[in-house]
Amino acid sequence: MISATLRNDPGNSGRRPGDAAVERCPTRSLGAVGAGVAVVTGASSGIGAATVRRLSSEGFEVVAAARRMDRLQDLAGETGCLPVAVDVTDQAAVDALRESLSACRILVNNAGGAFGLAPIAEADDDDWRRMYDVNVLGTMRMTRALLPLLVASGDGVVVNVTSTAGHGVYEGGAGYNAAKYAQRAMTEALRLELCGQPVRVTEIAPGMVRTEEFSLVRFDGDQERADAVYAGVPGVLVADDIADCIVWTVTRPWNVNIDSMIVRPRAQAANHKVHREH
Ligand code: 8X3
Repeated sequence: MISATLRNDPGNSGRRPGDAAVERCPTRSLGAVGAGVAVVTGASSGIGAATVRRLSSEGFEVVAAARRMDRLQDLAGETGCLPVAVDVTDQAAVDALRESLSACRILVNNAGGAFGLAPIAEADDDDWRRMYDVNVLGTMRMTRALLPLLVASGDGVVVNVTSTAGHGVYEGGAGYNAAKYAQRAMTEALRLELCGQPVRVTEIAPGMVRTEEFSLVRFDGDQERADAVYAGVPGVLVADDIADCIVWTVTRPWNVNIDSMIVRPRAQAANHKVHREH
């Protein structure tokens, strides 16, 4: 079992009046308290890392899950989070994470990404498979694994980080659009399936957010193409803007479910409608 020093303050954790108070104690097994354990996937950079920082500073006990342990170790040094090497496309790795936890109240399914911008006529099977595996199946694997703990917490929250690509299509986006529409559909189905159980289900759909890796990964390391995506856009969002929204949704009272939040920079009125200053 993973151990940790709790810095938990239940604060506005959504616990109902009369619920057992969360005991403060210097050390105990991670998850033994339950109310404050948050698992974030794709935590090694971008929105995931920013969410780990914000949740940690709000007093959550954060498990930072990603493939790249070296980056997670740096984040752990900075925030006190617990770094865990997990590839969400690997069921065995997800199972191992599940086995290491005794409780979980928040799950942020952030691991995802776009690979390529090819039109359907030139679609690459491998890119499409990877996008479906990480965005859709990854979210399913993590949710399926942690749902019993989220229910048992008495006030669980699942946050699926989708995209505006799941709310409108664009040329060259079909593989990513399909994955993000699917992830959005899963979010809505999950909320229906859990109705009556103590778990809230939220979708956060970011638009144009400049992170160090999203566009670089999409364009296979082509920095010039990646930079062009954000060129001249005033006030393009950064990862922390989305982390702020995620943390706001999970710190609402227990009965307040934020179904969906679309977050764009002011300069992006729609996927295709972007104001640029040159
Ligand atoms: C990122 C938004 O416009 O690149 O998920 O699809 S977009």
